[in-house]
Amino acid sequence: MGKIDRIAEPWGTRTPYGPGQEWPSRVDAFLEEGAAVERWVPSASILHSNGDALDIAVAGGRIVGVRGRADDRVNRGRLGPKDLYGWQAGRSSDRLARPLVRDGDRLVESDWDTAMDRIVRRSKELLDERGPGSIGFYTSGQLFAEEYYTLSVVAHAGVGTNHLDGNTRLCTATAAAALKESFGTDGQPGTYADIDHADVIALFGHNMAETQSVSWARILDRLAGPEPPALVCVDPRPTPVARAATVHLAPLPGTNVALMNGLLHQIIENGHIDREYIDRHVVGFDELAERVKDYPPERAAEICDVPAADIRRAAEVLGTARRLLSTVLQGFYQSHQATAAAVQVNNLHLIRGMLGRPGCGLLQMNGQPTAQNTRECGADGDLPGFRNWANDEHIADLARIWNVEPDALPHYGPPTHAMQILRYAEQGSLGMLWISGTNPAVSLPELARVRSILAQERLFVVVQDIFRTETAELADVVLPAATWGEKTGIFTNADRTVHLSEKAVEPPGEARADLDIFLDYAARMDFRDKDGAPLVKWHDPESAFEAWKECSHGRLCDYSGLSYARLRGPSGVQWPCNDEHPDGTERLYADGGFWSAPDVCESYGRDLVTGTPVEPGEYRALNPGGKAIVKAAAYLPPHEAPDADHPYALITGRTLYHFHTRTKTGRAPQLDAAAPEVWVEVAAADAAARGLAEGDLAEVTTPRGTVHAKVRVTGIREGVLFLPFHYGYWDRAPDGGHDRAANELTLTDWDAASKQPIYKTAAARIALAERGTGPSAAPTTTASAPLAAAGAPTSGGTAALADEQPGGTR
Ligand SMILES: Nc1nc2c(c(=O)[nH]1)N[C@H]1C(S)=C(S)[C@@H](COP(=O)(O)OP(=O)(O)OC[C@H]3O[C@@H](n4cnc5c(=O)[nH]c(N)nc54)[C@H](O)[C@@H]3O)O[C@H]1N2
Ligand SMILES: Nc1nc2c(c(=O)[nH]1)N[C@H]1C(S)=C(S)[C@@H](COP(=O)(O)OP(=O)(O)OC[C@H]3O[C@@H](n4cnc5c(=O)[nH]c(N)nc54)[C@H](O)[C@@H]3O)O[C@H]1N2
Ligand SMILES: [Mo]
Repeated sequence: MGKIDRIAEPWGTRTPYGPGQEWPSRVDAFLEEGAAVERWVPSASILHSNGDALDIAVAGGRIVGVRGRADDRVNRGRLGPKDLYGWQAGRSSDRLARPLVRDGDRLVESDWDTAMDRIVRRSKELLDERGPGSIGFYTSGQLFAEEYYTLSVVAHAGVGTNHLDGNTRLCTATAAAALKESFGTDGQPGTYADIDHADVIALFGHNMAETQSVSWARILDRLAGPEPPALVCVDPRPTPVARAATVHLAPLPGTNVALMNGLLHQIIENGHIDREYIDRHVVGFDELAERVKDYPPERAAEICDVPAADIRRAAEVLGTARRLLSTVLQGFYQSHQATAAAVQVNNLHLIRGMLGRPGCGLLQMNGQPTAQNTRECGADGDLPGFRNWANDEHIADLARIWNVEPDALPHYGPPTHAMQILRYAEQGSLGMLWISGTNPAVSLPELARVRSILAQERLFVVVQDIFRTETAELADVVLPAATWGEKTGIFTNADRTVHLSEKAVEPPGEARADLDIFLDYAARMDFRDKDGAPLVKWHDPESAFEAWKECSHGRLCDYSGLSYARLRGPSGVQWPCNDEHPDGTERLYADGGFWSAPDVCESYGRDLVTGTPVEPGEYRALNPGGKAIVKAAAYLPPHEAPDADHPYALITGRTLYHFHTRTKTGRAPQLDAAAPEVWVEVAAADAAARGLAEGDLAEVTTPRGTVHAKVRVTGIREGVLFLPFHYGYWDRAPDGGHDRAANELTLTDWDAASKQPIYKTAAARIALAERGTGPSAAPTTTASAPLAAAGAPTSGGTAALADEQPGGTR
């Protein structure tokens, strides 16, 4: 067994393989020095959407490490840096251990009865005085399915409010929206196993190397083996993906639709389409062919500012692929034409007939570990089981399962999206907002506004978290939650693989599982079904899972063939898993059998420009036979474009070593040290023009605010600045000011169809604040790699030495 510094070598050692072969296993592990492991408890990683299966090592009632599971289909034993080191955060001494309640301008320690009483009293007052529309819930992509499903029942049928959404709105709302537009329903068509078969892999606005690092290791292993796939990368930054690419297109931020139309123009013109597939399985092709006529490569090149020759070359690679795998993520989703752009990738696969066969995969990626479950369970602005809010029969079906009257379920319009819930809070019609497992005071756009909304006296804010976050500081009641490793539940990754994560240790102090908190609320509120029995009829994770299985039965996301026993090993299972597919389902739509018929579909779609829902009758006329839908879109310029005052396009996103607002990774020493403070990525020519050098402290300003960050000069395309969004204020002195979080700068605006906020275009300026004394502390192993040598390369030293066993089994 080898030892390797996985901070310095994030993807570990290569295990090359060829097309159609099985990805060799490699077992990665990281244990506390001298740990004498007593038990291994099965789980999977909860720090991204990859679903890396692992076992948690326990000794003396504490988590002491993790080890990848060789037999699992997702990771074959591998773990990424966050998987290896991130678990240490749970043991942090500053975990919330008791409820807190507000006493004037302070939060004081309290007990569960007092805290829950306050919540219940306020809920009942609001229900009596102002009705269910005065209560809202904003949840996460990081809880378990059992928890979302319970919250979904509590909100939809108990409280009876339509204001329930997840932070999945910021994350994968566009994935769901794009799948609904093209296939009539959410549900990931592809599978990670398509990496083993593809001859072309295209990554659209997806820095997989840093954000799903284990799947990137799978691609690196293909690249190191015989007959490697060609890679197409669409990203304005020189990410590790871009550096490995056969063709790298670096468009101006917010121009994805023009680029996609340019590519589709070429593919159609070159005849690289599957006529037979289109005729049998697709509606809308002619409109697409007509629309993309306006986007010859020269026009797309001009809009996107990329060479026309590169567009031609990429179109040739995509158009001649025999087995094409595409992935799409935030570079497309967090933009003004998010759904329109993501749908064009679906179109690429539909017109080339690249669906449902090995290597022909489409992954409209998720980001968060359990975002898929937020969506399936209806905790995010959807209804449970991909049911259609505009179809009365679906509402009746849900009412039957929950034993309530259909009218008890609000469905006068689509469930309210998070940005609109916030707006209701701002205007005052919302009197209570219950926030679970998300940190909006750092992650929502335009933070000064978010702080002022959450701090209002008239808004009663409940925060359910594991740490005292920036958001918790603004709460009226703070509930201490148990987290991963301290509670049991299932979750589903981006390729529909379901894992069971079992409780390994006790939570700190009085912290309780999110499920128990929601069940306690339901009991104290005394929610009843139509026969007077308790509305929520389950009491623990497994009984909640059984209830969810019943709700999912007969829908695309069918869990009815799964059980906790089945999920105990050896590998996760891909839904749908039912009588028809007892071993799960690797690829959806293998036979061109879609879930888009008017009676079964989850959505009739939306107008991609205005977001207006399509009328049922209109949908029936468009797609009576339940085919896949090709939707065309014209390019529209970003809402906030650079101008003389703010000449740069600002984009924000992630780095390999941190997760979101750093509540976990900032408390894991190896990860924190690898990226200890915020930086801004600047192109060499732009730095020179502004008199900036590596390591200088810069001031980055948009019409919303100013952030101070150290300059990192990289190969990012000219005219674009990049800020990581991880750095909030919890680890700073209370009076440290608000000049570090990227979201001080972002705008209150969203894609009309998916309602996903725009984090990847804003107009900004940059200026010197203070001359630097050395290079910035940005990682050198990632997209932030310096152009010229700048200080010591990122490494973790002996503290980061992890085990690595190629070919390992246990
Ligand atoms: N290390 C790490 N991994 C994570 C997470 C994390 O916080 N840290 N978070 C998880 C979550 S929740 C998510 S959603 C995923 C996100 O995973 P990704 O989407 O891969 O991450 P981002 O950095 O947000 O954005 C991806 C890329 O979009 C590019 N981009 C920006 N603007 C544009 C544009 O206009 N067009 C195009 N084509 N590209 C553009 C950026 O340069 C960036 O490299 O990662 C998951 N995995
Ligand atoms: N500028 C900019 N902003 C962005 C993005 C971007 O690219 N740029 N990306 C967006 C995206 S894709 C995402 S997903 C969001 C993420 O934004 P957030 O959801 O706000 O980020 P996290 O830091 O993951 O917040 C999760 C919270 O849940 C807590 N938590 C962890 N485990 C548990 C648990 O088991 N129970 C409970 N109750 N709490 C728990 C954590 O301590 C943390 O406070 O940010 C979005 N914001
Ligand atoms: Mo996300």
